[in-house]
Amino acid sequence: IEDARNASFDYSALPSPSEDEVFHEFNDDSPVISPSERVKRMAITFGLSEGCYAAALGNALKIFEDREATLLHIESRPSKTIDEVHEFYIKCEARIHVCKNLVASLKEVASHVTLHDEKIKKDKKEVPWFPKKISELDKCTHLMTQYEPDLDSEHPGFSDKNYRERRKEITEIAFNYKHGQVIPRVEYTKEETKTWRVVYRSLKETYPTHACSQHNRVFRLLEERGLYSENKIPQLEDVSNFIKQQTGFQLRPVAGLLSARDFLASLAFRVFQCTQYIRHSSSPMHTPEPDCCHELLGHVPILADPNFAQFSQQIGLASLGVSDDDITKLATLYWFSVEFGLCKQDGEIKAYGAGLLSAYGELLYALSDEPEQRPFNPDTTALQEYRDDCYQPVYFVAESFEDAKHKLREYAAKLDRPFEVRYNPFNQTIDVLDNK
Ligand code: HBI
Ligand code: NLE
Ligand code: FE
Repeated sequence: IEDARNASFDYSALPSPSEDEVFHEFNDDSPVISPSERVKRMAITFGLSEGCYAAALGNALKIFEDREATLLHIESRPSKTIDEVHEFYIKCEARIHVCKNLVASLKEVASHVTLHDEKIKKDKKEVPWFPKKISELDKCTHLMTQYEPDLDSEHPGFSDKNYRERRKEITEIAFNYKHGQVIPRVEYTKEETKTWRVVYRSLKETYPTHACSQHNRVFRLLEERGLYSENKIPQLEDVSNFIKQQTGFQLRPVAGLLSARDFLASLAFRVFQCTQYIRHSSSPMHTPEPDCCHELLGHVPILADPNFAQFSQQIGLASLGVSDDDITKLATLYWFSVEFGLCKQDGEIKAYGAGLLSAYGELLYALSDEPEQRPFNPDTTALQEYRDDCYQPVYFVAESFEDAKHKLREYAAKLDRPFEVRYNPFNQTIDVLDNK
């Protein structure tokens, strides 16, 4: 019985509005369906004495049957509050003009009757699906279409048929990829390597003065290890193995811009989704969408820093199962930190955002006197509007990664979520703690 009392359904948690409230909407006259045909969905709890509830239940169900109500759901359990009473929870649909009478009749056979407002129940947010184990990232592959070279006439590759064909060839790898596989290598063409060289040279020259120390340290290391040079586009598999050794982050190939929810979810598992194709040769200094220059030169070096890796994973964990509205805010935070963040370092301001560290023009611009710079503060930064097709109008400056991490943790704790999540690194799963 104790088990039954703790049964899964928890209708007692629902607010019970007055009958007037529940029946209120019956008064409006819909011109489409005649009032006698309109149907109301109701959720009702009623109690019956345990002694003879088989017979009483028969009578109660007859009330529904006589009024031609359709039962959608029925559950029972011993009452939590009244001894020797069994409670029934029924969802049904009935024509509007019989609803009041149905409830009145139930009251004659039941020890108590409670109406639950279905609308209130519907307002109770359903938790969106999210991956609980790392292999489920195979399901987090929803692409956004805004910068497809096939679809966007503004795209630098729009009128270049060869470029579009080549993109298709490379993104095929991402479409077929499953977690745990080795990332297939791409044999880059001479022209692609030339684009890489142009981007690489101009940025490498600028990093010593403009990039944060963490980025500079790892960039040097990548060159020393022979993984990075201007003559060859690094392979995702090799680079993934490198950062795995540093912070446990790994790369997986992605075909383009992912939905923010999917993209952030992968960060929770320390997985970074990387594009493998390269930008069009006509715009080496800036592209609105991610490409391998952006991933390899912007993101990768800093993902090898332990504090930054933790910061990234925290945004990911914070995103699991939250509302669309909160996803938008977290995506905005990601945008103004991981993509376009600045930070203080030895009395100077440096860039750590990947969107800056992969775009020569904007990197110079962000650290010039021109744009506005404001302190990174999740509550306000999360509300800042932004565009992804031009330079940012404002950049946010973190005191340090350590500080940004603290602030983000406080922000995440305030998110509206009926559970907590914890990452289990031993089996790469998310533990969901229903203890809130
Ligand atoms: N998808 N492949 C890819 N790379 C990104 O950097 C990326 C994305 N999708 C969404 C996204 N970034 C932004 O919305 C972040 O703010 C989450
Ligand atoms: N604007 C960046 C670049 O040109 O490298 C890419 C930004 C991707 C979000
Ligand atoms: Fe990025």
